[in-house]
Amino acid sequence: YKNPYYASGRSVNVHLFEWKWNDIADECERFLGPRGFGGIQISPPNENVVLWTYNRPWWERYQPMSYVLVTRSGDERQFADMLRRCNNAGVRIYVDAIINHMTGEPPENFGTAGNTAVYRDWYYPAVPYRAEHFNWPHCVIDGSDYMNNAWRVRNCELVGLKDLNQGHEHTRNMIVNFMNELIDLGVAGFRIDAAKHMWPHDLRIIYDRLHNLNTAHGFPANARPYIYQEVIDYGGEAISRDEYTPIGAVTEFRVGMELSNAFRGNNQLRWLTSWGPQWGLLAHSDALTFIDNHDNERGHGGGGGILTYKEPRPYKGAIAFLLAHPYGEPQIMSSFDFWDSEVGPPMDHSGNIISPSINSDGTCGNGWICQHRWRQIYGMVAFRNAAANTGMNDWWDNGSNQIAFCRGGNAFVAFNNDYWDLNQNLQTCLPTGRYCDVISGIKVGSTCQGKTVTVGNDGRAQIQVGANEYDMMLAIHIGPESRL
Ligand code: ARE
Repeated sequence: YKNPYYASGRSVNVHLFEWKWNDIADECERFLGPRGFGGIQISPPNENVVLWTYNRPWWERYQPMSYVLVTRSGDERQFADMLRRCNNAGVRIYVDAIINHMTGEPPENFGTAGNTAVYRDWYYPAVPYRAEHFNWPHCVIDGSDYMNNAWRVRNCELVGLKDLNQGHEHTRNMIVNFMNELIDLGVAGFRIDAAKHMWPHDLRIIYDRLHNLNTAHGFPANARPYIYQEVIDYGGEAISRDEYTPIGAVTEFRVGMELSNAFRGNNQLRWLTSWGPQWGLLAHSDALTFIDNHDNERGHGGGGGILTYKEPRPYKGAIAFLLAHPYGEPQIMSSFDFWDSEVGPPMDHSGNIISPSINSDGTCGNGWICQHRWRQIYGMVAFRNAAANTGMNDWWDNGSNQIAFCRGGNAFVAFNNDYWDLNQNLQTCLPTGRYCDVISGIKVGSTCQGKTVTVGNDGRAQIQVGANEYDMMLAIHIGPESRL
């Protein structure tokens, strides 16, 4: 369950938060496939309650009404078409699976596929679930439970969301059938929402009943779905991330916390020489790593101080480090613009999501941020692909906030988060030649629009990153995007 089964030569998962299936299919063919992205995390594909009361917030999708594949992102036909087109483009799809709970007791009672429920009776006819399929006695998690009561965190309701009992055979069957339908349609794996709130032994039973990935979509025989479980663990709680690593990968929230802290200038970059498990992080193969996610970029889900698109310079620095370093399986966020933590994606008066437009410079419009289309970010995706499975070597630092390292003999990166310029002769580990820095500009034809770096016979080059430059890093590699 810990192999994302990316197509060969690819890496990096991008969360296309609230995108429509048709738009994702287009994005796979016109951008993500050609740029070497490995996969996409999509928003929940199953029916959710419609909440006009709150002007259709993004979080209505975390309140399932049924497992019917109809949402604001599209219907089952569009979903299947996206899978076919993205898998053909070499880009895998991972589903955000909401299997801990159903709805709360919202003021409205219509789902995106038209189904209803009887909330007070825990009755969801379109699944079907009845009261006996939920945890009893009824209780709601208190803030203090996270610290001292693992049982209540798993058996009581998360923010009042009706809490399914994954120990019940019928409940498990409904969940397994839902996930297997998605696997058969071609998905490569799942983010398990609120995994902390389910018992690991129940989850293991569910995972073990999942089908192998669909070979008709290009997966190898006997491939198990990639599973990354959302367990927020900054330390000190009753439930630990380590309870979940025996059954799948886990979201490593400490990565975003530590790198946000460092790239904000609150911890010197030189300490990153030991980045990885020595920082108290999960083992490499257990960790799904990221800077921000859809919760903490807007102050949901605890843990503040995370860098987001709203602070682009340090944010791009942190993401560049995340993608340059071999540790973990990285994911990047692709957001819509927001000014309020509850507001949903760009939509028209009927609640239909408005598609991103693509500007002439390749960035997005219509309220979509599309971090994955930022040059500094997609440039680092190509860097990571060129680095492939090499390790980190030839670390250099100035004893402060200027650092540099190689990835085998394939790639080289330098960062300058000091208030003075970086201007050093450094070992790049690259073959002699000229390289285009993928951060300051792109290569067009055979010319570099950014900085050019000349590597000598000894692998060394003069590296310059001024303190006042637009970006704090420089990255070169042996791939065609950088080699001149
Ligand atoms: C909404 C309303 C609530 C209302 C509820 C039910 O906001 O006021 O009570 O509906 O009617 C998202 C939103 C929620 C939203 C929910 C359902 O964030 O605001 O509730 O959708 O619409 C914990 C969990 C973690 C969870 C975070 C948010 O452990 O799993 O809380 N994250 C996932 C998703 C969210 C989603 C859900 C789960 C629910 O990523 O987007 O909620 O499907 C410490 C602990 C953490 C804890 C954190 C916050 O850090 O360590 O474990 O996270 O505090 O309590």
